[in-house]
Amino acid sequence: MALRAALRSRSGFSSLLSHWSSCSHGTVRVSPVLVAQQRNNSSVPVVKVDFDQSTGVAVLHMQSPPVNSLSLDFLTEFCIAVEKLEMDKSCRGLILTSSQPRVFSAGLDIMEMYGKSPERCGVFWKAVQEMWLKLYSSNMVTIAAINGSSPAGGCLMSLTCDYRIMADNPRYSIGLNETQLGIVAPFWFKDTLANTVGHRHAEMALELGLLYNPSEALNIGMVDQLVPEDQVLTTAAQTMKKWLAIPDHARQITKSMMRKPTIEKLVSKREADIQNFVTFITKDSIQKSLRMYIEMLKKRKG
Ligand code: CO8
Repeated sequence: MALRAALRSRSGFSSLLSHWSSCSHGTVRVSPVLVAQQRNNSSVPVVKVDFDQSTGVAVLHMQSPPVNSLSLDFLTEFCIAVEKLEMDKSCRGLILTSSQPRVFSAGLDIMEMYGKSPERCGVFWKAVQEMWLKLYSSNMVTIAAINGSSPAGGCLMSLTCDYRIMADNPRYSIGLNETQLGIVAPFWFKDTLANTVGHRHAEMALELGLLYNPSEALNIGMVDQLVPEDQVLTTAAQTMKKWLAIPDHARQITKSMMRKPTIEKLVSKREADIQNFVTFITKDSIQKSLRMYIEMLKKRKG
């Protein structure tokens, strides 16, 4: 019953997580797949997790058509799945990838930011923060197997990982293109990018809202390796073996040492960051920019 209530609740994200946490320490374990099915009232969950006990590696497939956009529902299911793996001590590595053709993730679901109430925007933004916090602070080795385009929030998701492998297909692009939509990447997006590519590349990438093709992304260090499309997942699995050869405790403490200041910055400003987002995104001028961008996306398709 508690699970159903959480599933029905519009802001059921944290209650779902706390329900999940309490269950996994007790005798009842609810599969994230089941949760996803119940929430979406569909037989197809938005994330699919294949966990191989023998290697300790899980592959999380994002499978939310058409473009794995990060809606509130998607983020909720995604975070539940990651949380469950994090709590399972036998899971040491996580590979993120997409089941959708040509797209890793289109980033935040633009429709979650357009024409929504301030309350709803706040709940949504908290879920975006939660995804970032879970991934950026994960004790697992995380590898992004980027088998398609990955703009904005999709790029952010991959930047939280320890290593990025991208399909060498010039039609794909990756980057934090927020300024092209007339919006501003928040400080923790900026910090994550700067921690990866350095201040100068981050400054230019963010101001111009640049989307890079795979070779350009490799050149500035936004991704670590390019491979033919059909080898993205196998290369991720091979790379994972190398990372898992390092003793967990030494690697985890090192990871935490590198990332802690960035994580603590968001944690200490979390509420203010939500307020900033809500104030910014609900402005008439920003809503107008978003509307134009949505129309442009639709026209481009036509
Ligand atoms: N959200 C919602 N719907 C989307 C999104 C999205 N991010 N991206 C695409 N769609 C929709 C399209 O509108 C289209 O819908 P429909 O079928 O109804 O017309 C459908 O998905 C398929 O899209 P395409 O035909 O464009 O698919 P392609 O395979 O040709 O291209 C791409 C895939 C490359 C992903 C392309 O769709 C694209 O470039 N999308 C836009 C991506 C983007 O700009 N995302 C930015 C989101 S903002 C963000 O993540 C960070 C915001 C930080 C906020 C800070 C404020 C303070």
